[in-house]
Amino acid sequence: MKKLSVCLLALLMLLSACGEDKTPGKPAPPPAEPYAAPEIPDEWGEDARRLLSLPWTVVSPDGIGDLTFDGERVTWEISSKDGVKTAQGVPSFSDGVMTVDGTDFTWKILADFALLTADGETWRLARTDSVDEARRAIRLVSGTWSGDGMALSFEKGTASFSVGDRSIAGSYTLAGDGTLTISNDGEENAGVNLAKGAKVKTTSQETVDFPPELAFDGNLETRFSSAYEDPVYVTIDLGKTCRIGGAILYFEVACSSEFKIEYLDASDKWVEAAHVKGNTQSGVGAPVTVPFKKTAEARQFRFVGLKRGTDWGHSFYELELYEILPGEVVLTVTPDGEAMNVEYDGKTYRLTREP
Ligand SMILES: [Ca+2]
Repeated sequence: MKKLSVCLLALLMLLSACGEDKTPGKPAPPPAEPYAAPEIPDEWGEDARRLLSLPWTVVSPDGIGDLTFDGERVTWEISSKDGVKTAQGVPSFSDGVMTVDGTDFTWKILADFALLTADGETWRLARTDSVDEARRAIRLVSGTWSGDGMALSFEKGTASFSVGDRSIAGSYTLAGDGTLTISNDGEENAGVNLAKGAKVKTTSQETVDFPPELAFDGNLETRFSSAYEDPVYVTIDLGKTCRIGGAILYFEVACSSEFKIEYLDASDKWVEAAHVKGNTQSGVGAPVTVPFKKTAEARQFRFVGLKRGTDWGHSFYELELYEILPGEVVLTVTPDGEAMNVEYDGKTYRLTREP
């Protein structure tokens, strides 16, 4: 173990030396500032612009190299313990993948650095004019950090975060000003509306123009509206048993001030999953998020409109059901020596990296 640490240290020292002084045989370093970005054909799209408008230097601890573009051809050269690999040619772009000389590259750009994956290996790249800043930024988004009751960890391009009873895991982005955004969008069933297209029926409808199906069509311009009465029931059949942890309602001005979401349990009894009172929120820009008391496992759910918020009926553009409600956490991260300061919800937490 000690031997390994010594080897790693030696490798790191060698790498930092290489940052300033290129080894012979490597391609010439990209020109010093100001860097004139080559023209990128429009048909390659925004993807190409993000990746190819800068020369990049590899700052992974396990290799050194460059990714450059001369206006026509991309050159990728990497030296690692497995030898030297090169790819050179006119790139093609498709679905977020750049293909050069038969090698497929996928990438993710975070602040002043990028993660580039090729042949199953992921390399960390920095803008050549900000290698030091990128090294610091990369250090922040790797490994496991904790302190002051907060935990933050990064693995294989995803992040997980928890503090108190708030937690989230998923993809992340890091902006140049230190804004770290973690979103659960990519997690299985997170942010997937399982009620879209469900079979629905209602006990009350304003006119034939506002059937309940219009609140389950995934379109925020079409809506359901009940007659001007309480209570109103809208029953939702998902077609199969699903795990549901919460709902999101997009009310029209004619919102519900009090409503419940219930589910039909195995003994055919309606059980309360959530009960909201005193709601005044309406409009597609102000959805009402309703976390359930606990995750319900059922095929049939229903909305129960108990009190109308206006003289009109209960009306909503969409009623969405989720196993995991879509979520996002926004933090500001700054390095502080070997530690990291994280601003969240008006407080600052000091985190240290776990060995
Ligand atoms: Ca709709």
